[in-house]
Amino acid sequence: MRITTSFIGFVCVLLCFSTNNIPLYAQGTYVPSEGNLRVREAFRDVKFGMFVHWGIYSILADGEWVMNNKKIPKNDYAKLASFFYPYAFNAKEWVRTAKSAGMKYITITSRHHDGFSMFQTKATPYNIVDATPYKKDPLKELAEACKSEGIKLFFYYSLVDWYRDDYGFGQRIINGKPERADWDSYIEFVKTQLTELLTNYPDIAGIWFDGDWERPNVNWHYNELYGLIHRIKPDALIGNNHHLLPKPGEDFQMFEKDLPGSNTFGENTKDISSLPLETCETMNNHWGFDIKDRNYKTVKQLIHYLVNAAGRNANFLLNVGPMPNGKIQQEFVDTLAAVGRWIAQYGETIYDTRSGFLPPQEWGVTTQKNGIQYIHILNMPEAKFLFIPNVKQTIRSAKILDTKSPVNFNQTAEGITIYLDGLNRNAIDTIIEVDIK
Ligand code: JFZ
Repeated sequence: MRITTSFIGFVCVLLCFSTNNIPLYAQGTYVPSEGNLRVREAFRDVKFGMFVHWGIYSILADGEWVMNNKKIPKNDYAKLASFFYPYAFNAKEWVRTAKSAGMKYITITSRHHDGFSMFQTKATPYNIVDATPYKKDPLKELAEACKSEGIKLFFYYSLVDWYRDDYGFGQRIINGKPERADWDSYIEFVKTQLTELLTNYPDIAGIWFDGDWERPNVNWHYNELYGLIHRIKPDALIGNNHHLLPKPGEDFQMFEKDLPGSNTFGENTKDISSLPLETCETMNNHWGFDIKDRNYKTVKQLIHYLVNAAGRNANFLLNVGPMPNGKIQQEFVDTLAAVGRWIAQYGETIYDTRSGFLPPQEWGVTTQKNGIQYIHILNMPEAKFLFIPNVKQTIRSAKILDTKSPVNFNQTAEGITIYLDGLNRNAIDTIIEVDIK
């Protein structure tokens, strides 16, 4: 008996402390509300959203990491605020751009690592209303525009702060806190801002945290932060870009520049949770506006990313970095419009679907909805046929979605052969609608 008790005690010590003796801050058990569960399911359906990285860094047109990359002292960097004046910002126009691209939600940086709040806040004067000549809260306008257009709005919120003394950027972390900074004060500041974001903008769909990775051993007080959010708004969805499996209190799993399971961009886990999934990607190689970056992804690449995400049950959050004047650059607007034209035609095979009867393949993916399976051939094989091994289901019929013309196939115990000869091929995605048993 005594042995058992001390063994359990030993395991507890192991569970509560990582190897270097730093407490792991066990999370409480989180029971999502019924409303939250419904919102999660609805979130799986929307498939496409617009990510917006916009801040005073946009003026320097060198990405959102410019302060850190160029080692700009914070008091020099702060001068940017004094001439941040996005005279051409029009929330309705952003929402229209997103909507016509087929996007159903927007996630915008409320505060990035530079620590500048792009919204009205009482927690710090370092914000767009109090520190810029613009004096207005663009997130308020955006929230209103989103509400009237039926677009969901999420706030990105950085845990990292390069500006505040109480964050103590660069300091060693001892016992879960920065060595010489007032960590409790920082956490209080975060709580105040989260409360503002969830109460001053009543329709906020959720919070997208980022920056956990900067301090693996710090105590982020997630129990309190997540508890606070879910107490104010139980239906709000929480996600965190920590590149790990979701922690208790989180409502969806996100991937950055990575399709779930492919693990090509520093995800620390290959595991995919049963929560709703989202993957974000840039239109060129930067999140924040970068004037030199002409590595624009093509319309085809972006559609392929969207289809590939849907075939893996994930939403695609596609980023734009608006210019300091408040406009989204024309290259992005044009590309988004073209993506929108494709979606207007083929959206039925994407929206409200789940991944289909086949796991992702080299040639493409499958999606399904209401008993209909969609085979998306994204990389058309050179051969005159496509062989899909190990198919358990029986195919009853197959036709090209575009023309409804039948597709020739042959099913045996080994698999299905789809004959591509004479098939109506689509340059972007050849979609075959199949009925399976
Ligand atoms: C983060 C931010 O630093 C970046 O500015 C942008 O907002 C993006 C969406 O998120 O980027 C990351 C986050 C985590 C890793 C890499 C980049 N990581 O863990 O490798």
